[in-house]
Amino acid sequence: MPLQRIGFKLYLITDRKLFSSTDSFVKSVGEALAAGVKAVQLREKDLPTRELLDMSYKFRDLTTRFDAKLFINDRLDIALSVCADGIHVGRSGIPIREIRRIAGDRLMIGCSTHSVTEAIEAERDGADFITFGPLYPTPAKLKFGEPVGLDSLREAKKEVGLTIFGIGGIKSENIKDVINSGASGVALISGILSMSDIALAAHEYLKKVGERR
Ligand code: TZP
Repeated sequence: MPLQRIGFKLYLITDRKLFSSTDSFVKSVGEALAAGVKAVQLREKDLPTRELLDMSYKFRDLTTRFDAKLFINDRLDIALSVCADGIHVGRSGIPIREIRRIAGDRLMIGCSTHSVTEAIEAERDGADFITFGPLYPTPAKLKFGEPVGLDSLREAKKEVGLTIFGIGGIKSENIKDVINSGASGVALISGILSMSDIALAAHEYLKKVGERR
């Protein structure tokens, strides 16, 4: 799916643990959306199903209000229940072909990849776009593995035609390098959600990726 159809270059991923309460979490993501962020992935892997469903409905309302896309991490049942725009899966989650069989074109499918081989597999399986990384050390770096670096991003770009979002340790200072190495956009958590002024951070990133002037 070409970038024009994907429709965003900045992909905000959530981590509610950066916030002291659900209210401040939802409010902060709302600030990023108000600043112009057009895609959010709700990635709260450890929430029990019912809580995740409730939160997903909240995020569906919020993203609809700001005309932004909502992606649900890993959970096809929840993505379908809340009429999300898409689902984001890892290579060890529900297979992309299964998602396509069940959801048809109702959901866009994003896939996390950490190597050129995984990027090729994701394309072969029918993902609409991939995140590729971690490109740089991230605050929770062990959780996401060793940084794979820009050389491997360049290699992935040569091998796949899919839209690639660079991920992992994305800061406004390194966005240019990431884009110049073949990414069409960036995906990030802390670069926006850890900042004291979320709207300001979101504006800066949107400008850097060329989604806003
Ligand atoms: N996948 C690879 S790195 C990463 C994920 C979900 C975390 C990105 O977080 P940050 O704070 O933008 O480095």
